[in-house]
Amino acid sequence: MTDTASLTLDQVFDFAVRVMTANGLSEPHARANAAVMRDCQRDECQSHGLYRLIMCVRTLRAGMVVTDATPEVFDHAPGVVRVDAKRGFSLLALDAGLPLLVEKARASGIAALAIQNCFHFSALWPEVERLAEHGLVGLAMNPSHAWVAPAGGTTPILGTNPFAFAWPRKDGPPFAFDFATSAMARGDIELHRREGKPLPPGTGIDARGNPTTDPLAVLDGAMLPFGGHKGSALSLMIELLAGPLIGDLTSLESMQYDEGAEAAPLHGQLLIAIDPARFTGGDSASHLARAEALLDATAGQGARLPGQRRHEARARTLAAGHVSIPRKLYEDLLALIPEAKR
Ligand code: NDP
Ligand code: PYC
Repeated sequence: MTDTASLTLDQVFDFAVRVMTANGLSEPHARANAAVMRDCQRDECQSHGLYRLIMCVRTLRAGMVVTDATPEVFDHAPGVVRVDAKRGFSLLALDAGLPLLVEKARASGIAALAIQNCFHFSALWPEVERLAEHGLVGLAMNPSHAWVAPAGGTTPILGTNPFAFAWPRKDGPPFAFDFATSAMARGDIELHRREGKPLPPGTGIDARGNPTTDPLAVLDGAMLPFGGHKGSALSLMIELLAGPLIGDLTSLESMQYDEGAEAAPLHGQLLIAIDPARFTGGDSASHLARAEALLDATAGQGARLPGQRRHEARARTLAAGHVSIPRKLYEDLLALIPEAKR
C-alpha cells in the first residue's frame, strides 16, 4: 500500500459531502463546503482542503452550528448587502449573497457584502476569484479565534485573520493572493505538528512567552503576526472591519463563545467588490493595459506572482485527473464517518 491515497475531484467532493452529512450537516451546506474543499485540494492548498473536515466535524459534534440554517439576504443599503447566516457555516450564506453583491457593484461601482453570524473555516481565494470571474476586483477578510499575540505582546487576542484580493485579467486567471496575517496559518502549524516538522523561527511563542519552533508549544502558546508591527496592524484592521463595523464578533469574543470546544470560529466576514469599468472611466482599456504591464513586469523578472503556484497546481491536477493526500490523513478522515454509516 502506498503512503498516499489518490482521489478524483468528484471523489474528493463526494467524500467530503459524505463525511459532513454523516455527522448531521444538511446536504446544501455540505455541498457548499465540499465544493471549496475540493477546489483547495485541486490547487494543492493542503491546510484548507479535505483537512478542514476535521474542524468541520468537530464543530458539528460540538452542537454549535445550525446544521440546516437558511441564510437570509437583506438589501441593506444601495452599496451594502447583509446576509444573516443564522449560525450556519459561512459558504452557503456567501452563495446566497453573492449575486446581489455583484449586481450592486455593477450598478454603483463599489459594494460590500457583510456576512454575519457564521461559522467559518475556509480559504478566501475561492471567494475573491468568484468576484474576478464577474470582471470585478474583490477583497475579503474575516477574524477567527484569538490565537495570535500582537507584535510586542505575548497574549493572544487576534485571529489568524486572512486577507484576500483578486484582480481580473483579460487573458488568463485573475491575479489573486490570500494569506493569514499570522506568520503562518494555524492549519499549516497543525500540519507541521502532524508531520513532526519544526516551524520556521518567528512563527510563535510558547505559553511562557519564549520563542519556539515546536508546533505543539505554539498551538498551546501564541502565534505571531507576519511582518511584526505591520502584520499586527493589518490584523487589527480586519478585526475592526469584519467585526464591530459589521456588528459581529472579534476573534477574542469568538474564542470566548467557543468555551474550549475548538470548533470553527463564529464571527462575520466582509467582502468588497469593485467594478473597474466604473472606476477607470472612459478609457478603461488603456488603464487595464497598464495594470497588465505592471503584473507582467513582476512575473517577467522571475519574481513569482501570488496565485501562480496555485494555478500551476490546478493545471497539474486537471491533467492528472486526481489528487493525492497522505494516507494517514485519508484514514483519519474516513474515521470521522460514524461506523454505522461507513
Ligand atoms: P501562504 O503563505 O501559503 O500564501 C499566501 C499567499 O502568498 C498566496 O496567495 C500565495 O500564492 C502567495 N505566495 C506564497 N509564496 C509566495 C512567493 N514566494 N512569491 C509570491 N507569492 C507567494 O498562505 P497562508 O498560509 O497564510 O494561508 C493559507 C490559507 O489559509 C489561505 O487560503 C487563507 O484564506 C486560509 N486561512 C483561513 C482562515 C480563516 O479564518 N478562514 C484563517 C487563516 C488562514 P500561491 O497560493 O500561488 O502559493
Ligand atoms: O488556518 O488559521 C487557520 C484557520 C482558521 C480558521 C480556518 N483556518
